[in-house]
Amino acid sequence: MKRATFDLIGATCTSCSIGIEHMGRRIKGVEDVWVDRQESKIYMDFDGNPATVDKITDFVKAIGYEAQFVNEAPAEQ
Ligand SMILES: [Cu+2]
Repeated sequence: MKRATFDLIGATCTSCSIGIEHMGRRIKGVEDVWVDRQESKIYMDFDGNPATVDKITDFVKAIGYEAQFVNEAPAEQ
């Protein structure tokens, strides 16, 4: 499993964050996704498939925000 980090642009309130977390977890290949509002980051544990990264960025765009991929690394177990 890998952990990806994204810069989150445009979503600053709690309901945005909850929406991203709740809906993001339903995307195939996503193990977990959570938002750090202080740092404006999205963290995602996923299957390591680049298509899953695209799915999250597309999903965030579809609900009106922007997620810019920063990096990915092996997820801590
Ligand atoms: Cu909001």
